[in-house]
Amino acid sequence: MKRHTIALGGAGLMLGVSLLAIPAQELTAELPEPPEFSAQSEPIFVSVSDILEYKALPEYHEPDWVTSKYVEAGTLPPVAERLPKEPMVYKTANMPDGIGVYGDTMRHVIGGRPEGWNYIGGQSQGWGGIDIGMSECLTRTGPLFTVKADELEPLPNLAKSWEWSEDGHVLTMKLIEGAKWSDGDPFDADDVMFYWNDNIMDTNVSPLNGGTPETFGVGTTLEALDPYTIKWTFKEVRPTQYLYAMAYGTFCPGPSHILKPQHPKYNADNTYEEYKNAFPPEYMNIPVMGAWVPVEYRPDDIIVLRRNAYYWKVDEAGNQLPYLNEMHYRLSTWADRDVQAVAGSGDFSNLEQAESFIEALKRSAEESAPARLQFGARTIGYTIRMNFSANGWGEPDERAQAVRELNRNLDFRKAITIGLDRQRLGDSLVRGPFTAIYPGGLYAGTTYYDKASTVYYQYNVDAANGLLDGIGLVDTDGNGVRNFPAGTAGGGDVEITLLANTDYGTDTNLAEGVIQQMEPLGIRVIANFQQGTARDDMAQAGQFDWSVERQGSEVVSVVQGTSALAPTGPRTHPFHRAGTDGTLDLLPFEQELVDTVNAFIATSDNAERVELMKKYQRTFTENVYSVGLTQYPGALIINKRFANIPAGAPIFMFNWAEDNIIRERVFVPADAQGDFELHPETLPGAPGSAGPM
Ligand code: BQZ
Repeated sequence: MKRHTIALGGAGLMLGVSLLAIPAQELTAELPEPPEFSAQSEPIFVSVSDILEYKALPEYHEPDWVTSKYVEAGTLPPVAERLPKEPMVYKTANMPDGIGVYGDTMRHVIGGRPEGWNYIGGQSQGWGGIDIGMSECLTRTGPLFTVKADELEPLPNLAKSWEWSEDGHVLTMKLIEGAKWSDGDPFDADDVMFYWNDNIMDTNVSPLNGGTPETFGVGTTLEALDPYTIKWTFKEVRPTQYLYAMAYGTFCPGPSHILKPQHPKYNADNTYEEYKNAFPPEYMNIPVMGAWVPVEYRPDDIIVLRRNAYYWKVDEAGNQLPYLNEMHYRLSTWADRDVQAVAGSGDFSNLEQAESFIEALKRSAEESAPARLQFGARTIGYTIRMNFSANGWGEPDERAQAVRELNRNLDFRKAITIGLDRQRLGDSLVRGPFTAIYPGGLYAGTTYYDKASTVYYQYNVDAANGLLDGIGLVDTDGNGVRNFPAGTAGGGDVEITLLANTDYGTDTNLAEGVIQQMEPLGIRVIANFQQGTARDDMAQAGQFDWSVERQGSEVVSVVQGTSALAPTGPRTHPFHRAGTDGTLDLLPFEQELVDTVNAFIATSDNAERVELMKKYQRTFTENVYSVGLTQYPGALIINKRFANIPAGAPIFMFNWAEDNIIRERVFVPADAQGDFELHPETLPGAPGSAGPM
């Protein structure tokens, strides 16, 4: 192995391949097979056309009270006038329990808190399915877990159809015609173009869930041909990949008639911060395209949403959806979501914190258990993400800059990864067949995963210390912590901050485990534990050395969130973004990852895609791009009174279960309905609802 060092003027830190010739093969090993754990039920695989279509029906229906209290009172147009010419029609044959009935509520419990309603301006609504239920997007991917693998393509949604030009560079999309926002304002290309021009292309705005221009391809343009036709022009040929990026959460237009007047481009009195915060959580009845509208907000207590009387989806009998009149989001903790769903005081949970598995399984196994608990595949996983930016992202001080230089050193990353006992970390969460050693990269058991392309650096503290010695990190002051070389960060102790989300016990438990396991390596890792929104903001702003994170759909399905698999643009990647000069200081292997991901996006040849993802997996894991920790299944907990829950619904795959189960089709049979509605027989923004506060 060629050995060289590059002494950096500023940092003066030794950068380069190991000075200690530890043959690579001694550090790697055969990845142990994950313990056998099969999902408890399998989806029924169908074609997209089996799920839905757009067509006019001979008649339409709504809850009786809407007719008697609003339409007959003249405060609301008849349902047929509130629906598009051709509403989206869910097909009965694809609904597990068929046509539903109106009534009841789904009581969510969440650990997040709403910042406000300007989703496209970058505000979180508290997660847990609130934004998924309010923001409809051009396409939809959550339900794709039920679509045949050889027919996989995002579902139409606000975009009802699309076609590619002969040369594959142009995608012409037809928007649903005549759909309306929940306040009756027409939905059309103005909303799409406001989102694109003034929230995606305007880099002063950071839409929630991170849509950036590069998410849709470098050089891509979008224009409106008429109120219901938009035209994408791509540099690549037929990049079907971007149809996934047009789903939640990267292309969900906001109500331009409400937002545009607040945007600095149209309102000189407003700053971008004022635009982002123009609709605080107290503002009720924000217009949505989703099935439910916020009508009540009590801080740290609850958000209540009521049915959207203009919702543009129906069942085959012409019943306007949703069937459920109300949605609750009890503002509590994520752990409490599990407890309440199992106890029956809540209705839904993604059981994703492994520490809760055993208790939840015990309670749900009882005959009297109010909720069904169903495990899916191992699609939840954690990793340590190191900040790779050495040119200013997050404005590091001298110590943080020195850490970033270390992060960019392969031998340092190898030392960290082989210094971790992943089995012990997984067992610290839950014992049993759940957790599996996760070496980083794509998750085992998913479509594009290839074990032979996965490099696994096995636990070996001695070798880890040898590598750290080899890059010149020596404990010069004998206090048990290695020091930076003289001239770097004052030759002080190697101290590394570890960002983690205090909203989840799993995140901080794993972080504590990492901190403890770094001690024998003479690396002092310091907890930087932050509440969810603050953590998300710090991670987005590059204000971290290392971050323990639960990963997104890009490492599960690859086709969803693809652009986040590598730093394909200045702001697309979770742990390497452009520095203060707007450039990305990519390492050679990172450039390989970018080229591989771009090649994946640019081809629709499946065999080629499989090979590209093998190359990606090898490059990623060989270079320890992030330090995989553990991977395990999640379980969907849903109260037994709900019907139309699709078999085998994963808590997380292309999206979260709140999208996957198609909540607008979920119903409660009349004889099982609870008396949980807090605003019975009311509509948003109409007499009797909470109204603007
Ligand atoms: C699911 C999800 C629905 C975000 C959020 C939260 C944020 C992240 C992530 C999950 C919560 C629940 O996840 O944990 O089970 O209900 O909301 O959106 O972790 O902090 O930024 O990416 O989705």
